[in-house]
Amino acid sequence: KPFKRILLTGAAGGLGRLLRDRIKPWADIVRLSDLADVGPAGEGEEVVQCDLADKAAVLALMEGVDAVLHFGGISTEAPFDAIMQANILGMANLYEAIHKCGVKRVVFASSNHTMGFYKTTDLVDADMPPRPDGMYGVSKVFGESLSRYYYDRFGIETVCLRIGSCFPEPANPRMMITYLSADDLVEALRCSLFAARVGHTIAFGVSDNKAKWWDDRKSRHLGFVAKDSSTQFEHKFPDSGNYAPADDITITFQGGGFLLTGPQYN
Ligand code: NAI
Ligand code: 15L
Repeated sequence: KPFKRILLTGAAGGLGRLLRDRIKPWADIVRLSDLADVGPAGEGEEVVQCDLADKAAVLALMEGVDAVLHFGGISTEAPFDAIMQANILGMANLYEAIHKCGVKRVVFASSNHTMGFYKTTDLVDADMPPRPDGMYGVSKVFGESLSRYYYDRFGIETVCLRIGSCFPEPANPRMMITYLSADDLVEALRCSLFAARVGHTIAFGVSDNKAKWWDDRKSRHLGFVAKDSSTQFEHKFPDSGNYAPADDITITFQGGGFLLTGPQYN
């Protein structure tokens, strides 16, 4: 198999559970980690429970790893303290361990919320300045910058995949535009891990939906071509073609409902 050991963080989460079996062909051993219980290790698996905010534990977690799929952390707008621990301190701990252990390739589950303050009439690409829509989005921008620094300084290659909405089905009209199917996610990860050179790449994780907010031309070297589309769910949201700015910030800006929820200081 191409890798000896892939580390998957966030393995107990929605995407982690989806990926668990599907990444097995890529490595002899998949090391599954989360703060929460991921259940017992199966064949070809190792389980390490770990808080990303714990520096020593993260260093131990990385031992023997040659590629990382980083899906752990707070995945939505939340009190800043939690975001700071998991997504900011956690990210710093992770990259220091990645550097110390000689990991060569990382995929970071970034988010469309790095760009949530662009308008729904904008077409956003990877070179445009980040415009996060809350502290969660800011923490993902931090992750993108930190991984850029570790590439420039040490040559550690990272693909920051700005995931749209990866759920079994779109839950609202916005998700008709941001939908990413499970198969397309797996393919984006496969391309990110196996493309010859990725340097530091920012890519958009989105299926081939009819309406588009993101231009992926800056990440074509990954070779990722989405096969699915939200059109299969058109019956659920027949009016989504009319998704247009109105007197409602959750419609004016790409971040949708996230615009209303932060920042949360407690
Ligand atoms: P999730 O919330 O279901 O899973 C995240 C996992 O991280 C959880 O199992 C949680 O226990 C773990 N975690 C949280 N704090 C931690 C800590 N301090 N130490 C160790 N583990 C910790 O989220 P989901 O949907 O599976 O997303 C996975 C990743 O993808 C997240 O980083 C999220 O920001 C990103 N993403 C997901 C999108 C989606 O559509 N599902 C869209 C954009 C980004
Ligand atoms: C995200 O970044 C979140 O992790 C996910 O739960 C969804 O809210 C998604 O963005 C989205 O924008 O739909």
